[in-house]
Amino acid sequence: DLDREWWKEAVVYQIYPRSFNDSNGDGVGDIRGVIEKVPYLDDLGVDVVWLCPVYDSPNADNGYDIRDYHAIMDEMGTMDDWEELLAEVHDRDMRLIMDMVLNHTSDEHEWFLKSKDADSEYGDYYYWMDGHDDNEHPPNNWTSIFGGKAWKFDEERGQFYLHVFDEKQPDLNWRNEDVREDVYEMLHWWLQKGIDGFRLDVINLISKTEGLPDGEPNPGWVGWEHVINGPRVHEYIREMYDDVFSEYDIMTVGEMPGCGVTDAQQYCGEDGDGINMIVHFEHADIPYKPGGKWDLEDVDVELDDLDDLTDPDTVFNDWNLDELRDVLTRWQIGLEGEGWNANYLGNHDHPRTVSRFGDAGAYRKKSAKMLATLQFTLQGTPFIYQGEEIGMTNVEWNSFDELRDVEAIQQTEELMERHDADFEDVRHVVKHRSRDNARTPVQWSDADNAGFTTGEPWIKVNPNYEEINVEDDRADDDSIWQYYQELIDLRSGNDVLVYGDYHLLYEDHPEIYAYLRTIDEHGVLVVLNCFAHETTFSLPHHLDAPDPELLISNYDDAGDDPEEFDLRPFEARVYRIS
Ligand code: TEU
Ligand code: CA
Repeated sequence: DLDREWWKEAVVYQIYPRSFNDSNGDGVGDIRGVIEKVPYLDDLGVDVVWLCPVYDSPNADNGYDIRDYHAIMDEMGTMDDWEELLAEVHDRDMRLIMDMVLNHTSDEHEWFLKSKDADSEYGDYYYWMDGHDDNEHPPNNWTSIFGGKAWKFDEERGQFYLHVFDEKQPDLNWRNEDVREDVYEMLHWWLQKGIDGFRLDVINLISKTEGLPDGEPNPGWVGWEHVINGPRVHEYIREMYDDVFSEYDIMTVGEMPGCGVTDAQQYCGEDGDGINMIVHFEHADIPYKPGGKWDLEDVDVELDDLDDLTDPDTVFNDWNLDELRDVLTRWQIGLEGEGWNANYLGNHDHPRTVSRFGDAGAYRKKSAKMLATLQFTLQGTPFIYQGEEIGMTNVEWNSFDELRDVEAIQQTEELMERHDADFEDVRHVVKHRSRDNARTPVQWSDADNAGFTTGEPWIKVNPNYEEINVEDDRADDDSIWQYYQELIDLRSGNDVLVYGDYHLLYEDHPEIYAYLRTIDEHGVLVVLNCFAHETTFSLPHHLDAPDPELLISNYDDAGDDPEEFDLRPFEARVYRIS
Protein backbone atom coordinates (compact mmCIF):
# COMPACT_ATOMS: atom_id res chain seq x y z
CA ASP A 1 0.00 0.00 0.00
CA LEU A 2 1.76 3.07 -1.30
CA ASP A 3 -0.55 5.76 0.00
CA ARG A 4 -0.83 7.24 -3.48
CA GLU A 5 -1.60 10.92 -3.93
CA TRP A 6 -1.53 12.99 -7.13
CA TRP A 7 0.61 15.65 -5.49
CA LYS A 8 3.26 13.07 -4.62
CA GLU A 9 3.53 11.99 -8.24
CA ALA A 10 3.48 15.54 -9.62
CA VAL A 11 6.33 17.76 -10.77
CA VAL A 12 5.85 21.44 -9.87
CA TYR A 13 7.03 24.42 -11.90
CA GLN A 14 7.29 27.73 -10.04
CA ILE A 15 6.48 30.94 -11.90
CA TYR A 16 7.58 34.35 -10.62
CA PRO A 17 5.26 36.14 -13.03
CA ARG A 18 6.98 39.53 -13.04
CA SER A 19 10.05 37.90 -14.54
CA PHE A 20 8.46 35.17 -16.63
CA ASN A 21 7.04 36.60 -19.85
CA ASP A 22 5.71 40.04 -20.76
CA SER A 23 2.78 40.00 -23.21
CA ASN A 24 2.20 43.72 -23.69
CA GLY A 25 5.62 45.34 -23.82
CA ASP A 26 5.44 47.30 -20.56
CA GLY A 27 8.54 45.48 -19.31
CA VAL A 28 6.70 43.52 -16.61
CA GLY A 29 5.76 39.86 -16.95
CA ASP A 30 2.02 39.25 -16.68
CA ILE A 31 -0.75 36.64 -16.69
CA ARG A 32 -1.26 36.73 -20.47
CA GLY A 33 2.48 36.12 -20.72
CA VAL A 34 2.01 32.97 -18.66
CA ILE A 35 -0.95 31.92 -20.83
CA GLU A 36 1.28 32.18 -23.93
CA LYS A 37 3.68 29.72 -22.31
CA VAL A 38 1.25 27.08 -21.08
CA PRO A 39 2.05 24.88 -24.11
CA TYR A 40 5.72 25.28 -23.23
CA LEU A 41 5.11 23.98 -19.72
CA ASP A 42 3.11 21.10 -21.12
CA ASP A 43 5.97 20.20 -23.50
CA LEU A 44 8.44 20.23 -20.65
CA GLY A 45 6.13 17.78 -18.93
CA VAL A 46 5.33 19.46 -15.62
CA ASP A 47 2.07 18.73 -13.80
CA VAL A 48 1.53 21.65 -11.46
CA VAL A 49 2.09 25.36 -11.92
CA TRP A 50 2.74 27.37 -8.76
CA LEU A 51 2.00 31.00 -9.46
CA CYS A 52 3.70 33.53 -7.18
CA PRO A 53 1.40 36.35 -6.01
CA VAL A 54 -0.62 38.18 -8.67
CA TYR A 55 -3.10 39.81 -6.26
CA ASP A 56 -3.58 43.55 -6.11
CA SER A 57 -0.52 44.99 -4.41
CA PRO A 58 1.57 48.15 -4.24
CA ASN A 59 4.57 45.88 -4.84
CA ALA A 60 6.79 46.76 -1.92
CA ASP A 61 7.81 43.08 -2.09
CA ASN A 62 6.63 42.15 -5.58
CA GLY A 63 3.18 41.02 -4.58
CA TYR A 64 4.04 39.46 -1.19
CA ASP A 65 2.35 42.57 0.20
CA ILE A 66 -1.31 42.01 -0.68
CA ARG A 67 -3.67 44.98 -0.79
CA ASP A 68 -6.74 43.07 -1.94
CA TYR A 69 -6.96 39.27 -1.80
CA HIS A 70 -9.92 39.27 -4.18
CA ALA A 71 -8.43 41.27 -7.04
CA ILE A 72 -5.64 40.93 -9.60
CA MET A 73 -2.81 43.47 -9.74
CA ASP A 74 -3.18 45.84 -12.74
CA GLU A 75 0.29 45.07 -14.05
CA MET A 76 -0.55 41.35 -14.05
CA GLY A 77 -3.83 41.70 -15.96
CA THR A 78 -7.46 41.11 -15.01
CA MET A 79 -9.52 38.47 -13.25
CA ASP A 80 -10.70 37.37 -16.71
CA ASP A 81 -7.09 36.78 -17.73
CA TRP A 82 -6.59 34.76 -14.58
CA GLU A 83 -9.74 32.67 -15.25
CA GLU A 84 -8.43 32.01 -18.74
CA LEU A 85 -5.08 30.88 -17.36
CA LEU A 86 -6.78 28.45 -15.00
CA ALA A 87 -8.84 27.04 -17.89
CA GLU A 88 -5.79 26.70 -20.16
CA VAL A 89 -3.83 24.90 -17.45
CA HIS A 90 -6.72 22.54 -16.73
CA ASP A 91 -7.30 21.92 -20.44
CA ARG A 92 -3.87 20.42 -20.61
CA ASP A 93 -4.43 18.24 -17.55
CA MET A 94 -2.16 20.34 -15.45
CA ARG A 95 -3.05 21.99 -12.15
CA LEU A 96 -2.65 25.46 -10.70
CA ILE A 97 -1.67 26.31 -7.16
CA MET A 98 -1.70 29.88 -5.88
CA ASP A 99 0.81 31.51 -3.59
CA MET A 100 -1.00 32.79 -0.52
CA VAL A 101 0.40 35.26 2.00
CA LEU A 102 -1.34 35.06 5.37
CA ASN A 103 1.26 36.19 7.87
CA HIS A 104 0.95 39.81 6.76
CA THR A 105 -0.91 42.08 4.36
CA SER A 106 0.05 45.33 2.68
CA ASP A 107 -0.20 48.44 4.85
CA GLU A 108 -2.62 49.58 2.12
CA HIS A 109 -5.03 46.70 2.78
CA GLU A 110 -8.37 48.02 4.00
CA TRP A 111 -8.09 45.95 7.20
CA PHE A 112 -4.91 47.80 8.08
CA LEU A 113 -6.26 51.22 7.11
CA LYS A 114 -9.31 50.62 9.31
CA SER A 115 -7.23 49.23 12.15
CA LYS A 116 -5.56 52.61 12.58
CA ASP A 117 -8.70 53.44 14.47
CA ALA A 118 -8.26 51.41 17.65
CA ASP A 119 -12.02 51.40 18.28
CA SER A 120 -13.04 50.10 14.88
CA GLU A 121 -13.91 46.44 14.39
CA TYR A 122 -10.46 46.04 12.81
CA GLY A 123 -8.61 47.67 15.71
CA ASP A 124 -7.14 44.34 16.80
CA TYR A 125 -6.36 42.86 13.35
CA TYR A 126 -2.61 43.59 13.62
CA TYR A 127 0.02 43.76 16.37
CA TRP A 128 -0.43 47.30 17.70
CA MET A 129 1.57 48.21 20.83
CA ASP A 130 2.77 51.17 22.80
CA GLY A 131 6.46 51.88 22.70
CA HIS A 132 8.77 52.65 25.62
CA ASP A 133 9.61 56.10 27.00
CA ASP A 134 6.64 57.85 25.51
CA ASN A 135 7.02 56.04 22.24
CA GLU A 136 10.63 57.10 21.94
CA HIS A 137 11.56 53.42 21.55
CA PRO A 138 9.70 50.50 19.99
CA PRO A 139 7.96 47.86 22.16
CA ASN A 140 10.83 45.38 21.84
CA ASN A 141 14.20 44.82 20.15
CA TRP A 142 13.03 42.69 17.23
CA THR A 143 14.47 43.40 13.82
CA SER A 144 12.97 42.86 10.39
CA ILE A 145 14.21 40.02 8.20
CA PHE A 146 14.82 42.64 5.54
CA GLY A 147 16.91 44.85 7.86
CA GLY A 148 16.14 47.64 10.36
CA LYS A 149 13.61 47.53 13.19
CA ALA A 150 10.53 45.32 13.11
CA TRP A 151 8.31 48.15 14.38
CA LYS A 152 6.97 51.29 12.84
CA PHE A 153 5.23 54.13 14.67
CA ASP A 154 1.95 55.20 13.18
CA GLU A 155 1.01 58.84 13.86
CA GLU A 156 -2.69 58.32 13.31
CA ARG A 157 -3.05 55.46 15.77
CA GLY A 158 -0.34 56.76 18.10
CA GLN A 159 1.15 53.25 18.45
CA PHE A 160 3.73 50.98 16.86
CA TYR A 161 2.81 48.07 14.62
CA LEU A 162 4.86 44.93 14.05
CA HIS A 163 6.33 44.10 10.64
CA VAL A 164 8.60 41.06 10.55
CA PHE A 165 9.22 41.84 6.87
CA ASP A 166 9.08 45.29 5.25
CA GLU A 167 7.31 48.18 6.99
CA LYS A 168 4.74 47.90 4.21
CA GLN A 169 3.98 44.31 5.37
CA PRO A 170 2.29 44.57 8.81
CA ASP A 171 1.82 41.19 10.58
CA LEU A 172 -1.75 40.00 10.99
CA ASN A 173 -2.83 39.21 14.54
CA TRP A 174 -3.88 35.58 14.26
CA ARG A 175 -4.91 35.52 17.94
CA ASN A 176 -7.98 37.42 16.81
CA GLU A 177 -10.68 34.98 15.75
CA ASP A 178 -12.19 37.51 13.34
CA VAL A 179 -8.89 37.62 11.44
CA ARG A 180 -8.91 33.85 11.13
CA GLU A 181 -12.55 33.77 9.99
CA ASP A 182 -11.96 36.41 7.33
CA VAL A 183 -8.88 34.56 6.11
CA TYR A 184 -10.68 31.20 5.90
CA GLU A 185 -13.59 32.73 4.03
CA MET A 186 -11.19 34.23 1.51
CA LEU A 187 -9.43 30.86 1.06
CA HIS A 188 -12.78 29.21 0.30
CA TRP A 189 -13.49 31.92 -2.27
CA TRP A 190 -10.31 31.01 -4.19
CA LEU A 191 -10.76 27.28 -3.82
CA GLN A 192 -14.28 27.55 -5.17
CA LYS A 193 -12.84 28.98 -8.35
CA GLY A 194 -11.39 25.52 -8.86
CA ILE A 195 -7.71 25.99 -8.05
CA ASP A 196 -5.70 22.99 -6.97
CA GLY A 197 -4.04 24.23 -3.85
CA PHE A 198 -1.84 26.77 -2.14
CA ARG A 199 1.77 27.50 -1.41
CA LEU A 200 1.50 29.13 2.00
CA ASP A 201 4.02 31.90 2.51
CA VAL A 202 5.94 31.83 5.85
CA ILE A 203 2.99 30.03 7.40
CA ASN A 204 4.97 28.93 10.49
CA LEU A 205 5.40 32.59 11.50
CA ILE A 206 1.74 33.31 12.24
CA SER A 207 1.93 32.81 16.03
CA LYS A 208 4.22 34.96 18.19
CA THR A 209 5.34 34.41 21.79
CA GLU A 210 2.70 35.91 24.06
CA GLY A 211 3.77 39.31 25.37
CA LEU A 212 6.28 39.77 22.53
CA PRO A 213 9.41 39.71 24.73
CA ASP A 214 12.84 40.90 23.58
CA GLY A 215 14.84 38.49 21.45
CA GLU A 216 18.37 37.21 22.11
CA PRO A 217 20.82 39.69 20.66
CA ASN A 218 22.49 38.42 17.48
CA PRO A 219 24.06 40.02 14.42
CA GLY A 220 21.19 39.02 12.13
CA TRP A 221 17.46 38.68 12.68
CA VAL A 222 16.65 39.52 16.34
CA GLY A 223 13.46 38.01 17.71
CA TRP A 224 13.21 35.06 15.35
CA GLU A 225 12.85 32.65 18.28
CA HIS A 226 9.59 34.41 19.21
CA VAL A 227 8.21 34.36 15.70
CA ILE A 228 9.11 30.97 14.24
CA ASN A 229 7.01 27.90 15.17
CA GLY A 230 5.24 29.96 17.84
CA PRO A 231 3.06 28.66 20.67
CA ARG A 232 -0.29 28.47 18.83
CA VAL A 233 0.94 27.80 15.32
CA HIS A 234 -0.24 24.17 15.20
CA GLU A 235 -3.65 25.13 16.55
CA TYR A 236 -4.11 27.74 13.81
CA ILE A 237 -2.90 25.62 10.94
CA ARG A 238 -4.97 22.63 12.04
CA GLU A 239 -8.01 24.87 12.33
CA MET A 240 -7.39 26.17 8.81
CA TYR A 241 -7.17 22.58 7.62
CA ASP A 242 -10.37 21.53 9.37
CA ASP A 243 -12.33 24.59 8.29
CA VAL A 244 -10.99 24.91 4.76
CA PHE A 245 -8.43 22.58 3.20
CA SER A 246 -9.98 19.30 4.28
CA GLU A 247 -13.01 20.05 2.11
CA TYR A 248 -11.07 19.97 -1.18
CA ASP A 249 -8.79 17.65 -3.11
CA ILE A 250 -5.84 20.00 -3.07
CA MET A 251 -2.12 20.27 -2.54
CA THR A 252 -0.83 22.44 0.30
CA VAL A 253 2.80 23.45 0.57
CA GLY A 254 3.90 25.28 3.69
CA GLU A 255 6.88 27.59 3.33
CA MET A 256 8.58 27.43 6.71
CA PRO A 257 11.86 29.13 7.55
CA GLY A 258 13.42 27.70 10.70
CA CYS A 259 11.40 24.49 10.49
CA GLY A 260 13.26 21.31 11.44
CA VAL A 261 12.27 17.74 10.71
CA THR A 262 10.53 17.15 14.03
CA ASP A 263 8.48 20.32 13.54
CA ALA A 264 7.68 19.16 10.03
CA GLN A 265 6.33 15.87 11.35
CA GLN A 266 3.81 17.87 13.34
CA TYR A 267 2.83 20.14 10.47
CA CYS A 268 2.39 17.34 7.95
CA GLY A 269 -0.35 14.83 7.37
CA GLU A 270 -3.80 14.04 8.72
CA ASP A 271 -2.38 13.11 12.12
CA GLY A 272 -0.66 16.47 12.24
CA ASP A 273 -1.89 19.84 11.04
CA GLY A 274 -2.83 18.51 7.62
CA ILE A 275 -0.21 20.27 5.48
CA ASN A 276 1.02 18.07 2.60
CA MET A 277 4.61 19.22 2.38
CA ILE A 278 7.08 21.72 3.70
CA VAL A 279 9.51 24.04 1.98
CA HIS A 280 12.24 24.18 4.63
CA PHE A 281 15.48 26.16 4.58
CA GLU A 282 18.02 23.77 6.07
CA HIS A 283 19.91 23.05 2.86
CA ALA A 284 19.32 26.50 1.35
CA ASP A 285 20.91 28.15 4.39
CA ILE A 286 23.96 25.89 4.61
CA PRO A 287 26.68 28.46 4.02
CA TYR A 288 25.04 31.06 6.27
CA LYS A 289 26.08 31.45 9.88
CA PRO A 290 23.69 32.58 12.65
CA GLY A 291 24.05 36.23 11.66
CA GLY A 292 22.37 35.37 8.41
CA LYS A 293 23.39 35.60 4.83
CA TRP A 294 24.19 39.32 4.87
CA ASP A 295 26.65 39.04 7.75
CA LEU A 296 30.22 38.96 6.52
CA GLU A 297 31.45 37.09 9.60
CA ASP A 298 30.02 34.34 7.56
CA VAL A 299 32.69 34.13 4.94
CA ASP A 300 35.77 34.62 7.11
CA VAL A 301 37.22 37.26 4.90
CA GLU A 302 37.63 41.00 5.26
CA LEU A 303 35.79 43.09 2.74
CA ASP A 304 39.02 44.81 1.74
CA ASP A 305 40.66 41.54 0.82
CA LEU A 306 37.92 40.30 -1.43
CA ASP A 307 39.17 41.95 -4.58
CA ASP A 308 42.62 40.47 -4.16
CA LEU A 309 41.41 36.89 -4.08
CA THR A 310 41.89 35.06 -7.34
CA ASP A 311 38.42 33.59 -7.12
CA PRO A 312 36.19 35.57 -4.76
CA ASP A 313 33.23 33.45 -5.89
CA THR A 314 34.44 30.40 -4.01
CA VAL A 315 34.38 32.32 -0.73
CA PHE A 316 30.62 32.60 -0.95
CA ASN A 317 29.92 29.11 -2.14
CA ASP A 318 31.54 27.18 0.66
CA TRP A 319 28.73 24.72 1.26
CA ASN A 320 30.12 21.30 1.87
CA LEU A 321 28.91 17.91 0.79
CA ASP A 322 28.77 16.50 4.31
CA GLU A 323 26.35 19.15 5.43
CA LEU A 324 24.17 18.95 2.34
CA ARG A 325 24.02 15.15 2.49
CA ASP A 326 23.26 15.24 6.23
CA VAL A 327 20.42 17.71 5.83
CA LEU A 328 18.81 15.93 2.89
CA THR A 329 19.22 12.53 4.52
CA ARG A 330 17.71 13.75 7.78
CA TRP A 331 14.63 14.99 5.89
CA GLN A 332 14.37 11.90 3.70
CA ILE A 333 14.39 9.57 6.68
CA GLY A 334 12.53 11.85 9.09
CA LEU A 335 9.51 12.24 6.81
CA GLU A 336 9.37 8.64 5.63
CA GLY A 337 5.79 7.60 6.30
CA GLU A 338 5.27 10.79 8.36
CA GLY A 339 5.00 13.49 5.75
CA TRP A 340 6.35 14.32 2.35
CA ASN A 341 9.30 16.33 1.04
CA ALA A 342 9.16 19.31 -1.31
CA ASN A 343 12.46 19.02 -3.14
CA TYR A 344 13.80 22.34 -4.33
CA LEU A 345 17.30 23.69 -4.74
CA GLY A 346 16.47 27.23 -5.82
CA ASN A 347 13.54 29.60 -5.93
CA HIS A 348 12.84 33.34 -6.18
CA ASP A 349 14.47 33.97 -2.77
CA HIS A 350 17.81 32.31 -3.40
CA PRO A 351 20.70 32.69 -5.78
CA ARG A 352 20.54 30.57 -8.93
CA THR A 353 20.91 26.84 -8.27
CA VAL A 354 23.79 26.16 -10.64
CA SER A 355 25.75 29.15 -9.30
CA ARG A 356 25.11 28.04 -5.77
CA PHE A 357 25.55 24.26 -5.69
CA GLY A 358 27.13 23.60 -9.07
CA ASP A 359 29.66 25.26 -11.34
CA ALA A 360 28.31 28.14 -13.41
CA GLY A 361 31.49 28.21 -15.52
CA ALA A 362 33.05 25.39 -17.51
CA TYR A 363 30.78 22.69 -16.03
CA ARG A 364 27.53 24.58 -16.10
CA LYS A 365 25.69 21.99 -18.20
CA LYS A 366 27.10 18.95 -16.44
CA SER A 367 26.57 20.32 -12.96
CA ALA A 368 23.06 21.61 -13.67
CA LYS A 369 22.11 18.13 -14.89
CA MET A 370 23.73 16.48 -11.91
CA LEU A 371 21.77 18.72 -9.52
CA ALA A 372 18.55 18.02 -11.41
CA THR A 373 19.26 14.30 -11.08
CA LEU A 374 19.53 14.75 -7.32
CA GLN A 375 16.30 16.69 -7.16
CA PHE A 376 14.32 14.17 -9.20
CA THR A 377 15.59 11.01 -7.52
CA LEU A 378 15.07 11.94 -3.88
CA GLN A 379 11.78 11.00 -2.31
CA GLY A 380 9.42 13.97 -2.57
CA THR A 381 7.82 16.30 -5.06
CA PRO A 382 10.33 18.12 -7.29
CA PHE A 383 9.97 21.89 -7.65
CA ILE A 384 11.55 23.46 -10.74
CA TYR A 385 12.11 27.19 -10.49
CA GLN A 386 11.69 29.07 -13.79
CA GLY A 387 14.95 29.18 -15.75
CA GLU A 388 16.46 26.28 -13.84
CA GLU A 389 15.54 24.03 -16.77
CA ILE A 390 18.10 25.89 -18.90
CA GLY A 391 20.67 26.37 -16.15
CA MET A 392 20.29 30.14 -15.69
CA THR A 393 23.03 31.69 -13.54
CA ASN A 394 23.64 34.52 -11.10
CA VAL A 395 24.51 37.87 -12.63
CA GLU A 396 27.06 40.63 -11.98
CA TRP A 397 25.41 43.61 -10.27
CA ASN A 398 27.41 46.62 -11.41
CA SER A 399 25.76 49.41 -9.49
CA PHE A 400 23.41 49.94 -6.60
CA ASP A 401 20.61 51.20 -8.82
CA GLU A 402 20.49 47.93 -10.70
CA LEU A 403 19.05 46.31 -7.56
CA ARG A 404 15.28 45.90 -7.32
CA ASP A 405 14.58 43.64 -4.34
CA VAL A 406 13.53 45.28 -1.08
CA GLU A 407 15.77 42.93 0.90
CA ALA A 408 18.77 43.37 -1.40
CA ILE A 409 18.43 47.14 -1.29
CA GLN A 410 18.07 47.44 2.48
CA GLN A 411 20.67 44.83 3.36
CA THR A 412 23.19 46.20 0.88
CA GLU A 413 22.74 49.68 2.35
CA GLU A 414 23.28 48.32 5.85
CA LEU A 415 26.31 46.34 4.73
CA MET A 416 27.89 49.40 3.15
CA GLU A 417 27.18 51.40 6.30
CA ARG A 418 28.57 48.74 8.65
CA HIS A 419 31.79 48.51 6.70
CA ASP A 420 31.94 52.12 5.64
CA ALA A 421 32.19 50.84 2.09
CA ASP A 422 30.76 51.77 -1.29
CA PHE A 423 28.95 49.51 -3.72
CA GLU A 424 32.08 48.50 -5.57
CA ASP A 425 33.44 47.00 -2.32
CA VAL A 426 30.37 44.91 -1.60
CA ARG A 427 29.43 43.85 -5.11
CA HIS A 428 30.78 40.30 -4.59
CA VAL A 429 28.48 39.88 -1.63
CA VAL A 430 25.52 41.14 -3.62
CA LYS A 431 26.36 38.83 -6.49
CA HIS A 432 25.98 35.80 -4.21
CA ARG A 433 23.33 36.90 -1.77
CA SER A 434 20.83 39.05 -3.63
CA ARG A 435 17.42 37.59 -4.35
CA ASP A 436 17.52 39.60 -7.58
CA ASN A 437 19.78 36.90 -9.03
CA ALA A 438 16.78 34.64 -9.33
CA ARG A 439 14.53 37.41 -10.60
CA THR A 440 16.23 38.39 -13.84
CA PRO A 441 13.88 37.60 -16.73
CA VAL A 442 13.59 34.11 -18.15
CA GLN A 443 15.86 33.85 -21.17
CA TRP A 444 13.57 32.67 -23.96
CA SER A 445 15.79 33.34 -26.97
CA ASP A 446 18.76 35.37 -28.19
CA ALA A 447 16.43 38.18 -29.36
CA ASP A 448 16.55 41.59 -27.62
CA ASN A 449 15.93 41.34 -23.88
CA ALA A 450 16.13 37.58 -24.22
CA GLY A 451 12.69 37.59 -25.80
CA PHE A 452 11.15 38.47 -22.42
CA THR A 453 9.75 41.84 -23.45
CA THR A 454 9.64 44.19 -26.40
CA GLY A 455 9.84 47.09 -23.93
CA GLU A 456 12.20 48.15 -21.19
CA PRO A 457 12.53 45.28 -18.66
CA TRP A 458 11.79 46.18 -15.02
CA ILE A 459 15.01 44.45 -13.92
CA LYS A 460 18.16 43.81 -15.88
CA VAL A 461 18.42 40.85 -18.21
CA ASN A 462 21.39 38.58 -17.61
CA PRO A 463 23.77 39.40 -20.48
CA ASN A 464 24.54 35.71 -20.99
CA TYR A 465 21.15 35.22 -22.70
CA GLU A 466 22.87 34.92 -26.06
CA GLU A 467 24.44 31.62 -24.95
CA ILE A 468 21.84 30.51 -22.44
CA ASN A 469 18.25 30.52 -23.67
CA VAL A 470 15.24 28.27 -24.08
CA GLU A 471 15.16 28.35 -27.86
CA ASP A 472 18.72 27.06 -28.24
CA ASP A 473 18.30 24.51 -25.47
CA ARG A 474 15.18 23.03 -27.01
CA ALA A 475 16.96 22.61 -30.33
CA ASP A 476 19.96 20.87 -28.78
CA ASP A 477 19.66 17.13 -28.01
CA ASP A 478 22.26 17.33 -25.32
CA SER A 479 20.82 20.33 -23.49
CA ILE A 480 19.83 20.84 -19.88
CA TRP A 481 16.25 21.35 -21.08
CA GLN A 482 16.14 17.97 -22.79
CA TYR A 483 17.63 16.36 -19.70
CA TYR A 484 14.86 17.83 -17.51
CA GLN A 485 12.29 16.50 -19.93
CA GLU A 486 13.87 13.04 -19.70
CA LEU A 487 14.02 13.15 -15.92
CA ILE A 488 10.37 14.17 -15.68
CA ASP A 489 9.48 11.34 -17.97
CA LEU A 490 11.58 8.87 -16.03
CA ARG A 491 10.04 9.78 -12.70
CA SER A 492 6.44 9.77 -13.86
CA GLY A 493 4.85 6.43 -13.39
CA ASN A 494 7.99 5.03 -11.81
CA ASP A 495 6.91 3.95 -8.34
CA VAL A 496 10.41 3.31 -7.06
CA LEU A 497 11.46 6.86 -7.86
CA VAL A 498 8.29 8.40 -6.47
CA TYR A 499 7.51 6.23 -3.46
CA GLY A 500 10.63 4.19 -2.83
CA ASP A 501 12.48 4.31 0.49
CA TYR A 502 15.77 6.16 0.64
CA HIS A 503 18.96 4.47 1.84
CA LEU A 504 22.16 6.47 1.98
CA LEU A 505 25.35 4.76 0.78
CA TYR A 506 28.83 5.91 1.82
CA GLU A 507 27.80 8.46 4.42
CA ASP A 508 31.08 10.30 4.34
CA HIS A 509 32.48 9.93 0.87
CA PRO A 510 34.33 13.20 0.11
CA GLU A 511 33.03 13.62 -3.46
CA ILE A 512 30.20 11.24 -4.10
CA TYR A 513 26.61 11.43 -2.97
CA ALA A 514 25.09 7.99 -3.53
CA TYR A 515 21.83 6.39 -2.39
CA LEU A 516 19.36 3.66 -3.14
CA ARG A 517 15.65 3.93 -3.62
CA THR A 518 13.76 0.71 -2.97
CA ILE A 519 10.28 -0.78 -2.95
CA ASP A 520 10.00 -4.50 -2.25
CA GLU A 521 12.47 -6.20 -4.60
CA HIS A 522 12.88 -3.13 -6.82
CA GLY A 523 15.98 -1.01 -6.38
CA VAL A 524 17.36 2.09 -8.07
CA LEU A 525 20.90 3.29 -7.46
CA VAL A 526 21.82 6.98 -7.74
CA VAL A 527 25.47 8.02 -7.92
CA LEU A 528 26.43 11.69 -8.12
CA ASN A 529 29.88 13.20 -8.37
CA CYS A 530 29.31 16.61 -6.76
CA PHE A 531 32.64 18.11 -7.85
CA ALA A 532 34.77 18.96 -10.87
CA HIS A 533 37.45 16.36 -10.15
CA GLU A 534 37.37 12.68 -10.99
CA THR A 535 36.63 9.92 -8.53
CA THR A 536 35.71 6.25 -8.40
CA PHE A 537 32.59 4.46 -7.25
CA SER A 538 32.20 0.85 -6.33
CA LEU A 539 29.00 -0.86 -5.38
CA PRO A 540 29.01 -1.69 -1.64
CA HIS A 541 29.57 -5.42 -0.96
CA HIS A 542 26.14 -6.02 0.53
CA LEU A 543 24.52 -5.11 -2.79
CA ASP A 544 24.50 -6.90 -6.07
CA ALA A 545 23.17 -6.02 -9.45
CA PRO A 546 22.60 -9.17 -11.46
CA ASP A 547 20.81 -7.50 -14.37
CA PRO A 548 21.48 -3.76 -14.19
CA GLU A 549 20.11 -1.09 -16.52
CA LEU A 550 21.33 2.49 -16.86
CA LEU A 551 18.25 4.71 -16.59
CA ILE A 552 19.82 8.11 -17.13
CA SER A 553 23.19 9.88 -17.05
CA ASN A 554 24.55 13.29 -17.96
CA TYR A 555 27.38 11.60 -19.91
CA ASP A 556 26.21 9.78 -23.01
CA ASP A 557 28.83 7.03 -22.80
CA ALA A 558 28.18 5.97 -19.22
CA GLY A 559 28.47 2.18 -19.04
CA ASP A 560 25.82 -0.33 -18.06
CA ASP A 561 27.68 -1.87 -15.17
CA PRO A 562 27.33 -0.26 -11.75
CA GLU A 563 29.83 -2.55 -9.99
CA GLU A 564 32.77 -0.21 -10.28
CA PHE A 565 33.36 2.86 -12.44
CA ASP A 566 35.20 6.16 -12.69
CA LEU A 567 33.15 9.31 -12.42
CA ARG A 568 34.05 12.33 -14.49
CA PRO A 569 33.37 15.93 -13.36
CA PHE A 570 29.82 16.26 -12.00
CA GLU A 571 28.90 12.90 -13.48
CA ALA A 572 25.49 11.53 -12.50
CA ARG A 573 24.27 7.98 -13.10
CA VAL A 574 21.01 6.31 -12.21
CA TYR A 575 20.78 2.50 -12.48
CA ARG A 576 17.99 0.05 -11.98
CA ILE A 577 19.81 -2.69 -10.09
CA SER A 578 16.94 -5.01 -9.25
O1 TEU B 1 9.98 34.26 2.07
C1 TEU B 1 10.21 34.03 3.44
C2 TEU B 1 11.55 34.24 3.89
O2 TEU B 1 11.82 33.95 5.02
C3 TEU B 1 12.47 34.85 2.92
O3 TEU B 1 12.22 36.20 3.01
C4 TEU B 1 13.85 34.51 3.24
O4 TEU B 1 14.04 34.45 4.60
C5 TEU B 1 14.71 35.55 2.70
O5 TEU B 1 14.63 35.50 1.32
C6 TEU B 1 16.09 35.31 3.16
O6 TEU B 1 16.91 36.16 2.51
C7 TEU B 1 8.68 34.49 1.65
C8 TEU B 1 8.67 34.78 0.17
O7 TEU B 1 9.14 33.65 -0.52
C9 TEU B 1 9.51 36.00 -0.08
O8 TEU B 1 9.65 36.28 -1.45
C10 TEU B 1 8.84 37.15 0.63
O9 TEU B 1 9.65 38.30 0.53
C11 TEU B 1 8.62 36.85 2.11
O10 TEU B 1 8.07 35.57 2.34
C12 TEU B 1 7.65 37.84 2.70
O11 TEU B 1 6.36 37.61 2.25
CA1 CA C 1 3.31 43.26 -19.07
